[in-house]
Amino acid sequence: MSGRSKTRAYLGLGGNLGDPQAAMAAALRILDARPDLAVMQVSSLYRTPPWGVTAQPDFLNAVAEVETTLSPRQFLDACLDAERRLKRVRDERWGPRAIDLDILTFGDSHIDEEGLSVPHPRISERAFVLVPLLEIAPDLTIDGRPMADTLHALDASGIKRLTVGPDWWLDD
Ligand code: A4P
Ligand code: MG
Repeated sequence: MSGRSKTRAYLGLGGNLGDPQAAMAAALRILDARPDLAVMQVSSLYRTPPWGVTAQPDFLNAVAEVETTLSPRQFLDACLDAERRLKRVRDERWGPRAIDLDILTFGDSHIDEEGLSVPHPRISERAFVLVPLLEIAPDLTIDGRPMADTLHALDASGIKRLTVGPDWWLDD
């Protein structure tokens, strides 16, 4: 990576249709193959009860730490492009999906633009984000608030870590 300085960002991955593990793994490999982005750490995979629209299948969720020389908008475009390549069909808000990539944080940036809100506005309500995020970044704070404290206020009882190692997203 060269040019613009590197930023550490956290990416949330989820899906509950088809083979979400394969789609999430493919998304991480697509992103990691870029010269301007490197996947540094990936959490375990978690099976999580649906949040929002609850009458839908359980999700698989994970979080990845990346380093990138992209701007936040370019990173979003890279994520949307990866989703498109994995043929995601957009329909119901909070409804079933094969793959969903959410930029959770981007350095210390605060962005509130059309189509891009960072930190992701609903992190603090979502144990399915915070459990994998804290696995790889246990001391993470957002705006001075330890995310471990935020998670303590949430119900994480339905979230189950699957028995796959951190390399679940890599090719054999
Ligand atoms: N967008 C704005 N900010 C961001 C950001 N920080 N990262 C825009 C990514 N995208 C961002 O996204 C719509 C648009 O949001 C994008 O085109 C981008 O311009 P979307 O993913 O189609 O919208 P959505 O997913 O329907 O809505 P939302 O609020 O993003 O939902 P989430 O947060 O993606 O939640 N339950 C469990 N257990 N696990 C899940 O993973 N996911 C959802 C969807 C609901 N329930 C879930 C899970
Ligand atoms: Mg989303």
